[in-house]
Amino acid sequence: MLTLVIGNKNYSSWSLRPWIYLKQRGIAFDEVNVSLYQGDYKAQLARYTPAGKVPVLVDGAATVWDSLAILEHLSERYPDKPGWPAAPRARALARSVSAEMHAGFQALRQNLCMNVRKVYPWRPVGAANAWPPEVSTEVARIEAAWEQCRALRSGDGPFLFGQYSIADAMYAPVAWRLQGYSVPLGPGATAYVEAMLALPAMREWQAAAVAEPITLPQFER
Ligand SMILES: N[C@@H](CCC(=O)N[C@@H](CS)C(=O)NCC(=O)O)C(=O)O
Repeated sequence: MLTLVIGNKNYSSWSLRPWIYLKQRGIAFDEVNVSLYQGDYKAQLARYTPAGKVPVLVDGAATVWDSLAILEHLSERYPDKPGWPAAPRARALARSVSAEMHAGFQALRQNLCMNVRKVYPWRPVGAANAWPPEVSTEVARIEAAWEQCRALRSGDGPFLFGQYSIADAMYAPVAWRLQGYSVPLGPGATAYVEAMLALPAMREWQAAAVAEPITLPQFER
């Protein structure tokens, strides 16, 4: 049995990625929840990973940490449930947009913290408390990347490449962020966000986030 160690469901965007992937793929796992930034949480994490961060996957003798490494591991481990699209061009694009998400979008991450419980009004450029313009630049880049993925999709599924892939898992927290900060989006991105948030597994994550007793002021806006 796999064990996935994750943080607070309300705030831990990195934790959501492998969790939602496992759920969407129908792969059974045990869950260990660590309440981040509380008490001895670093000592709890140190039991699983020298990196001291969530998510961590324990798969028998193998321990994998870092969201993208975990997703790659799962794709190899369950070859009947591949993580990447089959067509080479789509696969190359899926890898690129996943790595782009993993390494980038700093303005979005820092300003629009994932906070599943909340919906805030949008803060447009020009408003007194406007988000920095980099946020809108990054949102436009995400919309363009999603459009490029959808152009290479196979089948008629709602996911970036038609069938579910690692790319959808990597962008899952972005769906909460775009909705949670009422970010204005074009019709393609709106449809994708709505479809992702309606997934039963996303609803399950949301219900658990709402039920969590902990509030972390540093991530509240
Ligand atoms: N690049 C890592 C980032 C992991 C990360 O920053 N996790 C955060 C929670 S979302 C964490 O564990 N924070 C606790 C800490 O830094 O002490 C990944 O992809 O998994």
